[in-house]
Amino acid sequence: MPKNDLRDRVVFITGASAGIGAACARAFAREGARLLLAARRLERLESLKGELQAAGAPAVHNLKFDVQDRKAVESALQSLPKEWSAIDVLVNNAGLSRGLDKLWEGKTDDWNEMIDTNVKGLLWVTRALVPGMIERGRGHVINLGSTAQELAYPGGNVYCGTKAAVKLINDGLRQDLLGTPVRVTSIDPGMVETEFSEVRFRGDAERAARVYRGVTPLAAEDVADAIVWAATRPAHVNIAHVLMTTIDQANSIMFNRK
Ligand code: 8X3
Repeated sequence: MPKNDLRDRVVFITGASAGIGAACARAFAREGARLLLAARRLERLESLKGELQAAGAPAVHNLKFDVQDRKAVESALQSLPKEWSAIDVLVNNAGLSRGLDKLWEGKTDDWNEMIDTNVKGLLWVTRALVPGMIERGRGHVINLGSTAQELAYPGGNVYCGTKAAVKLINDGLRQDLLGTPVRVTSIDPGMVETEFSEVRFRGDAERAARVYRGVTPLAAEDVADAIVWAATRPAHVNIAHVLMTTIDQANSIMFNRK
């Protein structure tokens, strides 16, 4: 069976301004996909546009919203220009961690931000786009899970809980879509060197750098590679999960630090 050709298909990526999201935009651009990108930082998206078009994206359209804001998500996705409304691939990438506190010392604002972004944000976007995929008889939802969904680590509590929720939402959605041609995939990376740790530690670059000390972490491009691989499998192939780590990581808590 031929691989799923993404040329001129609309790929929508949330959290596309940096890290895995931006790497996905570059990787899907090389497949010739039309890119619909969303992020809170519109100026960052705008600055990627030229590069993405040069890499092979026939068109790029940027949206500014925070996935936490249900009304903003719904209004942006309901009022898409016609040429952008038939979304073929949704990459639910927007996500973040905040803090590494013991649960009883955790900040409730951090919990809200993680739950509202990683779980509810993913739900708002998915809820808005899956009906169109079913109607058109074509689509693929790709969620970003994590090794953290398999095994918690000290201080990871709520973040790990959000990723465990994504894992089961992913599986539930696949069950609900059985009988339709819409595919559902979770790509679940371990440690990836992006802004993730700086965001977690609110800009403490030194503490963030310590997370990656002595290991060769995954790069955002490694994860984007797996996402594009899942999206380009022949239409009858559904990749349910891809659990991936650097060779220096066995699971959420075991690392080979040199
Ligand atoms: C990102 C991986 O181990 O930092 O989800 O939680 S980890």
